[in-house]
Amino acid sequence: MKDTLLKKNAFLKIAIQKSGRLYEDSVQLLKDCGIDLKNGVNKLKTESDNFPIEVYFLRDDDIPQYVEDAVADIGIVGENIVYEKNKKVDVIEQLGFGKCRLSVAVGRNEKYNSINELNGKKIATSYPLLVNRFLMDRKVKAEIHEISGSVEIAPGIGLADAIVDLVSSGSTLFMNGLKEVETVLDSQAVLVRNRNLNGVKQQILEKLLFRIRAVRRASNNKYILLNAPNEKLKEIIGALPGMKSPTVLPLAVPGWSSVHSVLNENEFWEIIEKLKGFGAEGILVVPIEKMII
Ligand code: PRT
Ligand code: ZN
Repeated sequence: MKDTLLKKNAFLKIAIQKSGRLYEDSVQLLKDCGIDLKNGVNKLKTESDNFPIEVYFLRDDDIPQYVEDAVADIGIVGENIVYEKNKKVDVIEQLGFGKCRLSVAVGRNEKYNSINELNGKKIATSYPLLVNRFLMDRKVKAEIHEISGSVEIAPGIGLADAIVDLVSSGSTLFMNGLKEVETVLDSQAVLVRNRNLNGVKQQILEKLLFRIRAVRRASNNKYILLNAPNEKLKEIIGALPGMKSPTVLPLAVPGWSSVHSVLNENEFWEIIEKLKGFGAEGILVVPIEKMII
């Protein structure tokens, strides 16, 4: 009896977006974690042969509620949705995709010097909770109009003076004659968790998180190989962060060494320029598939 119970719960249910901006990256992340998903005709749910996981495909707006109710144990959803829905779930990991910001925008030709300009204005948004909190924190009194889609057209049709909506490239605002004036929230896809996972599910989640972190670390880092004149080795090694210290191997040509290291994407170009300045040659940069530390 106990055994059956254990078996029944010995997989983790993850909710991801059914279609839309987060769908592909969510499925790709699971694949990069080595999880093979069965390709069934059933687009509501699928499972894996090589990892104890069941994947539910849902509308992003519904994911926080399903995770709170334990219909799913964990979910992948934008921070914008998590904080707007305000459900009892824990955010456990930022996933680095679906990046956007929730911003206030006004007509391009409107004068805008400070947030106080929003006093007494009508603001259209699909994020009433976040906007209300944002305005209250700044002691601004404005009228919030909740609308569910095409928020960007609201000022043009006289429904509102300003909007609060998600922005990534800014082209939607531009095309609608609007300009971005304040950021309410910076958002990206995150992993959320039900607050009462049992021990077995928690263990599976730890395994999954271990893999997600290795995949994320790898995509943020590059492996670099270069040839260095020995008399400049000290400077070149000094410019490299590396996981521990860089690997240094003698080259067949006397007076030269091969140096191998790992560079973070954020500091990548700056370091490459320094290395070239110190006389590094034949710099090769290769992607890393997984990075376990
Ligand atoms: O059907 P379902 O309800 O699941 O999907 P949806 O239509 O509600 O959401 P979807 O697929 O559009 O977005 C899912 C999530 O992607 C959002 O909740 C955000 O976390 C994230 N995301 C990232 C974005 C954007 N970037 C984004 N640019 N969501 C929406 N947009 C929209 C924005 O609303 C605006 O209309 O894109 C337009 C602005 O884009 P730019 O590039 O013109 O600035
Ligand atoms: Zn949605």
